[in-house]
Amino acid sequence: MQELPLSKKEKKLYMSFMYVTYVSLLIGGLMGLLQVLQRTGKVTLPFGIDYYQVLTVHGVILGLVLTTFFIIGFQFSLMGKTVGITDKQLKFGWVSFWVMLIGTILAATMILLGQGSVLYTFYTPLRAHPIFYIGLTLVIVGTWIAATINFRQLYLWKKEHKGQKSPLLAFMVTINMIMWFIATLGLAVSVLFHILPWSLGYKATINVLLTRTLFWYFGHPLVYFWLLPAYMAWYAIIPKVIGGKIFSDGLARLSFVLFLMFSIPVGFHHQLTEPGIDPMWKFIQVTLTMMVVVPTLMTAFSLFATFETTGRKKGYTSLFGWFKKLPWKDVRFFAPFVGMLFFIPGGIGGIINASHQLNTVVHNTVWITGHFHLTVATAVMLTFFGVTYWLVPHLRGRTLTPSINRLGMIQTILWAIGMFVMSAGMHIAGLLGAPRRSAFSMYDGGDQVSTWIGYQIAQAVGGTILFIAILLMVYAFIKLTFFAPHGEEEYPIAQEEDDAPPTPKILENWKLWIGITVALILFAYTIPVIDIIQHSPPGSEPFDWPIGR
Ligand code: HAS
Ligand code: CU
Repeated sequence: MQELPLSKKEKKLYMSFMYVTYVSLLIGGLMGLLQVLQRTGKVTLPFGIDYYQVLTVHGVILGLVLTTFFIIGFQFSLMGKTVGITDKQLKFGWVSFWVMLIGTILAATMILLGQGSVLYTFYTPLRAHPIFYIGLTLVIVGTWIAATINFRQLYLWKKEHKGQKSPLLAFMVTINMIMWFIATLGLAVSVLFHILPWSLGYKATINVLLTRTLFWYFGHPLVYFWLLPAYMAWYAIIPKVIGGKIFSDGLARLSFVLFLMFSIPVGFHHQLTEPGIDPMWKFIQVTLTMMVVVPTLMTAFSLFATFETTGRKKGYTSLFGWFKKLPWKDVRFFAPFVGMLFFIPGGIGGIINASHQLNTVVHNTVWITGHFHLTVATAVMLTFFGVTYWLVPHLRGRTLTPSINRLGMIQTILWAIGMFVMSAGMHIAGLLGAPRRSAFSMYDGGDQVSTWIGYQIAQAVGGTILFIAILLMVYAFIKLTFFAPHGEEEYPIAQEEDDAPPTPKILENWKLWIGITVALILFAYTIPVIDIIQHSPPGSEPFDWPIGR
C-alpha cells in the first residue's frame, strides 16, 4: 500500500479534532466521577447540581462528541495518508470541523443551562430546548460533510488508479461513513419531522414509540461507528507496530462489509421490553444481531493469526513462544491489546443482552452500563489512546519519548484496573436489580438497596481510579502536543504479505453491498414501522426536566 506524506496544512486540520477530543475527555470524565460518587448515596452533589444534568453531559460529551471528533479526525488522517486530500477538500474539511464544533457548543450550552437534561438518547416524551436538538443536528451535518469529502477522496483516487484495488484503510473509512450516513438518516427524520416541531411548540404531542424506534435504528450502528475505527487500527496498524504484515486483506474487507450489512436492521434489540412491537419482528432482528458474531470472530481469528505469524517469522517456534515476544513495553501495542482483552467479556455481555429472555433480567439495570463501559469505554477508548500516542506526535512533528511511553503504560494499567473494578461492580449490581440512569435518591430507602450498595461503592472506587487515568491521559496529550522533543514519529501502516493472494474484486462492488444493506433494512423495518404508526395511541404530552422549565 502506497503511503503519502501529510502536509503541514493537513496536520493542522486533523489535530484540531484531537483538541476537542481531549477537552471532552476531561469534562466528561469529571462528570463520570460525580456520578459514581452520587450513586453510593454517601455524597451529595455540590451547588445543587442535578444528577440527570451531569449524566447528560457525561453521555453526550463522551458518547457523542469525543467519539465523533476523534473518529472524523483519525479517519481524515487515514484518508490523507492513503489516498490524499486536495486543497479544496481540505477547505471543506474545515467547514465540517466548524459546523460540528458550533453544534457541540449549542447543545452543551443548553445542557449547562439545565434545558437539555434528556440524556444522550433524548428519549421522548422528555423534552429539551429546541437549540439542544439543533446543536446535535449540526454535529451530524458536519459529519455528513466529512463523509462526502471522504467519498470524493476515494473516488478521485480510483479515477487516477484505474483497475487498482483501493487502499485497505480508505476502503474501511468509506464503509464506516456509508454505514454512518444510512444510520443518521433515521435520526434526521426523528429530529426534523417529529422532535423539533414538537419542541418548538408546533405540535402538542409526540409519538414516543416511533421516535424511540428511529433512535435505535441509528443507535446500534452508532456503536459500530465507534468500533470500526478501532478495528481499522487492529487490522491495519497494529501489525505494523509489532513488526508484521496484514494477515488477510480480503478477510478484513469482508468483515467490514458484513458490519455494514448487519449493523442497521437490528435496533429492536434495544427495545425488547417495549410493547407495541410485534414479537416476531423482535425475533427477526435478534437473529440479525447474532449475525454480527461472524465478522467479530473473523476479527479475533485474524488478530491472533497476525500475532502468531509475526512471532514465528521472528523465529519463536515453541507453542506460545511468539506470544511472549510481542512488544509488551510499547504503548502503541499494549493499550489496544488490553482493549482487545476487555472486548471479550464486553462482547459476551452483548450476546447476553441480545438474547430476548435474558434481556428481561438485565434491561434497564446498571449491568448495561457495565456492558458498554467494557466495549466503547475500554476496547474502543484504549485503542484510541494507543493511536493518540503516535498520531499526535506525528501531527505535531514531535516524538513519543520513552518517558511518555512509560506514562502511557501506567495509564493503560490504571484504566484496566479501574474499569475491571467498576464494570464488575456494575454487572453484579445490575444482576441484583440496581437500576441504571437513576440518582441515588430514586432508589433510596428500599430494602433492596442494601443488597447492591456495596457494589455501588466498588463502582465509585473503580471510577475514581479511572478518573486518575483520565488525568494522566490528558497530561500525556498535552506533553505530546506541546512539549515532547521535535522529531519524526512514524505513522504505522501495515503492508500485505508479498505473496498474499489477490483480494476478490467483488469486495469493492459498492452497489451490491449498499443494495443488500438497504434491502435488509427495508425487510426488518417496513412492516413493524407501519404497525407502529397505524396502531399508535394518542401522542404523549411532553415532560420537561427539570420540571417547570
Ligand atoms: Fe452493545 C447496549 C448487544 C457490542 C455499546 N451496547 C449497548 C449500549 C451501548 C453499547 C452504548 O442486544 C447501551 C445503549 C443504551 O444507552 O441503552 N452489543 C450487543 C452485541 C454486541 C454488542 C450483540 N455494544 C457493542 C459494542 C459497543 C456497544 C462493540 C460499543 C463500541 N448492546 C447489545 C444489546 C444492548 C446493548 C442487546 C441493549 C441492552 C438493553 O437491554 O438495553 C456484539 O457486537 C458483540 C460481539 C463481540 C464479541 C467479542 C469478540 C472479541 C474480540 C477480541 C479478540 C481479542 C484478541 C486478543 C484476539 C463476541 C474480537 C485475545 C488475546 C488473548 C490472550 C485471549
Ligand atoms: Cu445495539
